[in-house]
Amino acid sequence: MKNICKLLKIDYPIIQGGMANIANHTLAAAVSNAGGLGVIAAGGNEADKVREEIRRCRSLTNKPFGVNIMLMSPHAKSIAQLVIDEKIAVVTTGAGNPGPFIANWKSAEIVVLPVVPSVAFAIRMERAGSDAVIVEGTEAGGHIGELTTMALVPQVVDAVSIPVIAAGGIADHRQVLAAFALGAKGIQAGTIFLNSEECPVHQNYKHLIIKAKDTDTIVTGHQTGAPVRVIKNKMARQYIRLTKEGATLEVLEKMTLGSLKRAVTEGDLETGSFMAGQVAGMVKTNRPVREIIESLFDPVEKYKANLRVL
Ligand code: TUI
Repeated sequence: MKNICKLLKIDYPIIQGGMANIANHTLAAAVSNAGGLGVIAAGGNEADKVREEIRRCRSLTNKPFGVNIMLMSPHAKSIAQLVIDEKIAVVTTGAGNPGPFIANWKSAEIVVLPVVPSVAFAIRMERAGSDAVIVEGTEAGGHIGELTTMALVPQVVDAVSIPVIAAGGIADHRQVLAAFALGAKGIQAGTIFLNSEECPVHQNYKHLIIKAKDTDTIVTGHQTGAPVRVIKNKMARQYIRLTKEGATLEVLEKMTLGSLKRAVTEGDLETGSFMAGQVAGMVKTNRPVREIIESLFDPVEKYKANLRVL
């Protein structure tokens, strides 16, 4: 089985999560320059905007980087073609089934890494020709599945022969080691990059993450079929109250429309959706991307010795 670092031509086996509205060229280039795989999130953007982000990223790094395609976006199809035209090295996908695009991406020699929330979907993605799968637990921020990283990663490892990359709930070297102990060959992380100096989110967003404790995230949107983990705030509490009162999907969708953008660009504490994973409570400082990545892997050798007492 091919090593993830060789497959992706990177130094550390870490992929930056494709955080919609957040992961732009600055963050992606910083992660790639630090030896991980930076990823530009297409989110709900049109192809022209994503093309501009790709070109800007190329002006900041000579290292490989990826593009994340959020499959619920109405622009997913045009972005699926854009990554071929732009000769992107790696595509990650989320929030849907990339099956119809995989053969074309493989013909263009793109490394294909779908996010999967279950064993059945991981098997489908292996059969469709994916190079590896990103197994994301419900600890993650944003749109999530139901199973935890701890329960799901080893079950997928046993079910597929392609490499597994663990995501959801990874913020320090102990969780990196745990992911590898479960059989993962690499990790994906998002929340820990929110407080990197290179991350473009509003200061209020960064401040909320620093202040967050373990129980400060909540899942909204079960009713709409797209559950989303966010930091608890007025918006999230109101949303939960409305769903309990039996609000219609239309009312709920209207409420969330543009709420992530309001959080990211305006830092709107009242009506913004501040997506973050359960590890938000572990993020205590604002640091450069390079420091964040090095701190995940450098102490791993030391901690490996601890495992021998088991
Ligand atoms: O996609 C994510 N995280 C996201 S996307 C996003 S933008 C958004 N905002 C509001 C509502 C919905 C999306 C914010 N965060 N993570 C990867 C992920 N993929 N999590 C879960 C899945 C997933 C779920 C079901 C992947 C495939 C799937 O099933 C496909 C099928 O056809 O069965």
